[in-house]
Amino acid sequence: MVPHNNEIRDILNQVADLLEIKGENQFRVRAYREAARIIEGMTEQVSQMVKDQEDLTRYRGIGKDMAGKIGEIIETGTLGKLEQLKDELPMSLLDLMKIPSLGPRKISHIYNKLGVTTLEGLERSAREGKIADLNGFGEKTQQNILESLGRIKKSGEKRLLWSDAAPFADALEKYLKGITGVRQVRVAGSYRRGKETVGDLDILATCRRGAENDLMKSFVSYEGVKNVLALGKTKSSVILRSGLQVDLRIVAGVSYGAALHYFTGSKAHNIAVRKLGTEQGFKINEYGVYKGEKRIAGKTEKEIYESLGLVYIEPELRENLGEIEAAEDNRLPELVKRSDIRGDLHCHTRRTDGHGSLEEMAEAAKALGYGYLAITEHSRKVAMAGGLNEKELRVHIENIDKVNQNLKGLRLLKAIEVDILPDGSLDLGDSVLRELDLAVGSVHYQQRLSRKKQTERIIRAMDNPNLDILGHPTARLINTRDPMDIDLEKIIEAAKERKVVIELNAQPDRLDLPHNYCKTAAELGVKIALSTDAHSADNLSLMENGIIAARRGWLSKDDIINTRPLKELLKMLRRNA
Ligand code: DGT
Ligand code: CA
Ligand code: CA
Ligand code: ZN
Repeated sequence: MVPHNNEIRDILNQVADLLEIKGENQFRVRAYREAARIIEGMTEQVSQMVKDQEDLTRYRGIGKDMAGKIGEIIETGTLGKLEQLKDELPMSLLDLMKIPSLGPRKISHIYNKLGVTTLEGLERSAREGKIADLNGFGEKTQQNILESLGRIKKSGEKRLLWSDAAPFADALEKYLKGITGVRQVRVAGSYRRGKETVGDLDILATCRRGAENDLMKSFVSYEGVKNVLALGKTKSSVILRSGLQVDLRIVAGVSYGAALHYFTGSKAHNIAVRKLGTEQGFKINEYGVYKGEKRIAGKTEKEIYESLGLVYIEPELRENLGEIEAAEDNRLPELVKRSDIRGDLHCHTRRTDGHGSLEEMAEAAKALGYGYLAITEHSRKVAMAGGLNEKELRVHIENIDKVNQNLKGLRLLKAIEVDILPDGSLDLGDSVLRELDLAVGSVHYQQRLSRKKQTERIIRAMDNPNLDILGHPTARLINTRDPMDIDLEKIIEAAKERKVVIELNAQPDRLDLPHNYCKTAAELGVKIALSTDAHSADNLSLMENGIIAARRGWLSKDDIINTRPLKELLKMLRRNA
């Protein structure tokens, strides 16, 4: 099977991790990481690009040697270098990378001094206090490791990020649609609802009578399948090589809408819909809506809802968070669409930790049809990313002015992602912040303050009239880092009083502000900035991902400031009020 971008990325990162654990040359390590990062940001499949004989070295950061390696992965599914490293080091060392406080150097140290090769071994050594005794570790690191181990155990089998599941869902849907006799194919479940993470894929299909057997056989012999859990006439289950489980159900055309509704869920939504049906004297199941023995709806989802006196409810809203009541009263929001978006308000260039130049970012934004793009570099506190001090920011402002002179149809906005310091002050002085078009303020350090202190910190930052947008408010990293302990309702109310806009960050592992709080914000009239936080030109396309998150948050075009043309957008920022 041709590897997807995510698989290629993972292989390159594994090589980088193992090389680093081995203590090899940093330049070689960086070459692999860089290539992995570039591939992660691509919207096209690299395998297709290679097939089309495109030259990968046109990406800065992919040299001739690396392009060859990527070709090798596409051809063989692995890398000779990785296989060689597997012979030299236990692969289970890579599991230790799941502990946020452990990098390759620390892992190498633990491995060499204590012979630890697995997460279980790590836990044993930590409990015995051996980690704290190592040079450069200490009690605090040991405690951190134990906490992380606890969290990993608790989360059990890791759920896939929606965007990591998407290539599998798309490819399977396309494959199944190509099978003779197949009529409709749809991935339902949490995937269709656009949930941040998905546990498994639930696919529904209809087909010509007599084609069922062939369809099921084709499904279980799909090239990405690792094992077949069940092969039946109407239901089969497989595990893909990535570990993702996929269920396929074949249903009759007359029940397709009912089945699609049932298997899209959520469970809570289904239960509430069924209850409403019962109150009205109907019986609802995955075959249809019944009055006595008679099926009165089932072919489409729309007729299911209509038979109960409801308008159609978009899948993203089906979480039983008030959508059924709103559908009864016909007051569901008209959800935002990709085509409503006119610009992006958070991105980085290679001046800090991004990869593109100002010009490259501007071109990519134009290609997306945008009228503006805010360049929000990091501020000095984020030293790891080469954050700008005041003097450097002024130079950066001049550079943006220069680029703007040669741009037609798009304006780069002079901006910053200014770090919110632990006491709630901002990392750069007011006078330089006033020279900008806008400022996003974000917390990057000290994320474990008490709930009271953390909430006060953020509200105090919003007291500063130069902070226009609160960036990734909870700082969560889905599957890796819990959200900060903060009183979000209080923060949203404070944002309203101060006319601060709140960001919905579209990075697939952030999606921050979380969807239920987007709804709260919209109800209170607090505006949202839907931003990609792109670190490369390709990354700007993550807006698609953000749109799904925004829709899950009940947001309409009106709730999002970057649906406005430039002039109106600028007027909506508090600094221009
Ligand atoms: P996941 O896979 O954990 O990300 O979440 P879902 O929502 O895809 O859940 P899954 O795969 O267990 O089931 C797919 C859908 O089937 C679910 O969203 C609603 C429906 N469903 C499953 N079990 C029940 C149930 O016990 N009652 C009702 N009413 N619906 C159910
Ligand atoms: Ca599912
Ligand atoms: Ca399932
Ligand atoms: Zn940030």
